[in-house]
Amino acid sequence: MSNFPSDKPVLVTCGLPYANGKCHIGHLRTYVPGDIFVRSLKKQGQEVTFVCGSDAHGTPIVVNAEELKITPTDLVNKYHKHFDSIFKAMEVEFSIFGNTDSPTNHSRTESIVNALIDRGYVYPQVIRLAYCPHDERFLPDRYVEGICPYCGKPARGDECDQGCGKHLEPGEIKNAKCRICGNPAQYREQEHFFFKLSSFGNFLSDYLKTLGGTANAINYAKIWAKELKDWCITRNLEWGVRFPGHDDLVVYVWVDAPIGYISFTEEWANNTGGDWEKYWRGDSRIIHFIGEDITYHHCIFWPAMLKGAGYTPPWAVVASGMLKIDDKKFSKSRGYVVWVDEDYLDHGFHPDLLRYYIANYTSHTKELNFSWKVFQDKVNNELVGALGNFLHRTQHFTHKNFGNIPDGRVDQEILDKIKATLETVILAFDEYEFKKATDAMMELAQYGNAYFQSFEPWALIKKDKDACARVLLNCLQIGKALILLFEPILPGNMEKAWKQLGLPGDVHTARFEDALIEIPAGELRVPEILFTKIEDKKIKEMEAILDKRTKIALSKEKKHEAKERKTEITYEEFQELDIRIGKIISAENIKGSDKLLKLEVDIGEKRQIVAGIAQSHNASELVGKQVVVIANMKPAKLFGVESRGMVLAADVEGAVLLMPEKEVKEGTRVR
Ligand code: B3M
Ligand code: ZN
Repeated sequence: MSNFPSDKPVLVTCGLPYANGKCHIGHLRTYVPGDIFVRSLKKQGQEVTFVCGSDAHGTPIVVNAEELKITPTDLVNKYHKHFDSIFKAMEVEFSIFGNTDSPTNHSRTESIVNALIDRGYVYPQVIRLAYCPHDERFLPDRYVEGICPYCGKPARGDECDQGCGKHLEPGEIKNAKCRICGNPAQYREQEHFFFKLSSFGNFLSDYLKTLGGTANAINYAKIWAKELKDWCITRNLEWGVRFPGHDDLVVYVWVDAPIGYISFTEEWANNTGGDWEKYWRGDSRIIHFIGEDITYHHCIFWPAMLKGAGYTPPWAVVASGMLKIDDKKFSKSRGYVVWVDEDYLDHGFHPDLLRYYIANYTSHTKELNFSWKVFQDKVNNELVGALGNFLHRTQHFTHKNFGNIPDGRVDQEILDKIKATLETVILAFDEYEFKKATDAMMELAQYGNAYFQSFEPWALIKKDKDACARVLLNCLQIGKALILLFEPILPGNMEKAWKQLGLPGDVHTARFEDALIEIPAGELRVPEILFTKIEDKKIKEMEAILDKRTKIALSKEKKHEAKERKTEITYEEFQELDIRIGKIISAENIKGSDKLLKLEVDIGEKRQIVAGIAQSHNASELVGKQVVVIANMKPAKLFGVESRGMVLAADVEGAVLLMPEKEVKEGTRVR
């Protein structure tokens, strides 16, 4: 028996993308299966609301906006639009795509936090927090970098993202440095507010026994539920949802982000005349699709928060495994990334192809590897070779020889085969086994191909036209079933196929069970080809793009490492430097450069030196000043001007020149 349709209101959500960067295939690993699942529910006659939206808050967005010199609002709006349009292009059809900075979310968050405060689940505590004396500010989350106290790997902010993956509470990070100025952080005491997660141990261990979804999420959650630490839920930031009664604090992003799920349901209800409370306050089925890395937030923190504030906790949490690119760990900084717009859609690839890859490459909970070669194989062998070929050859042959769908009854054997496939598919969807579901669909296409082949209709038509018509009718029935089954995976192409077959109504609202309704006799059109082979040349082009990106990233990384590396040198090596005191005799700007000055410096002999200090120093004020010069630099030409030596300065914004403590003779050696 399938779990659906259910009398209870069903709400499906997808983890909210941070509005802080472009959409890549890693994102789609959650959204595409979420959309496939929603479509499969509709095909079972289930009414379902599907919500998602941008996660607008958190320090990475503030840091990024500061770097780009724009407001967080502008940054968020830009990426909000980006994600919205990518989802539409990928045929991921949310009922609403909201934004956690909306007024609804501010007020819903405030109301939930107040409920938690009223019920005694929030308490103040003075804690030691990273503080930057140079920038005179506290350093919440991403503003601090240091070492993970659990595994010793470099960590940033609230997460050990390069090591053990643990959530880090404020003040936990070791060797904290300020991310803005790089100076070591100090620790200062300040009052913050904590959510009493530790008092939800019993609730959670019972709740997790009934929580549905995928084992990768629930099994971990069961272990974590045994040792719960209270969560600091306030941060020293401007950007975010104000913590009630404290103008200098906002709530931690992981408080208002999941509350977005509720707010978006509210906004959707306001737009459509629906009821949001039946989902969030009633007996409902809330199903969260998330990435595996945010299981803790969704299976521990979020249900406790909902329970504490008097809302309905999720019915199921479905966690997708992580993504690899060419068997390498997905990494934007290393270039192992495939952007959905510039690397996929902009090249004219149909969204259905990638949707199929994501659904069918491996089980939803396992690691998914994306490679262009495998993509090509799957498209060419499965979508073109099996499914497309079957739909096309049966329809084409029937059209050519009969002109229409033959009259008659479909064989029971064929209906039984379709029914068995249908059951397998629905059961697989129930278990969030998208690979199993699509494998069963593809198996039906193979069955169809074998069936067609075995009757040799091209020969049969000459011997027994009626028998041939029956075979073709059976094939067309299988075709109809395939179109309905594949609609959740390949919505664009199956819509086309449905129309080509002359079937009535809308394939998106038709039901799986319609696959058993016999196809009526009727006119048949010449079928268009749905899927075409991807040529080797195209794949080479795509691989070259990825290759170039990883190479550029690698060379950047090497440069960065070389810059960071400070190898020890001997006194002899140091002595190879000819460092001398010099006096600036003349200075002038270099035409065409706003950074460089041409200096004449007396270092016991006259030297022409080009220095990158024009933005911090006026040429005229420099004349007569003594500076420190490396005299044996290899001569270089800058803006066509020869430079023989280097003037030393402290490497800060607006260079600060090094000068001798008192005047010495020009040419004096420095040791
Ligand atoms: N914005 C993205 C992530 O950590 C984060 C999800 C929020 S879901 C409420 O994957
Ligand atoms: Zn760690």
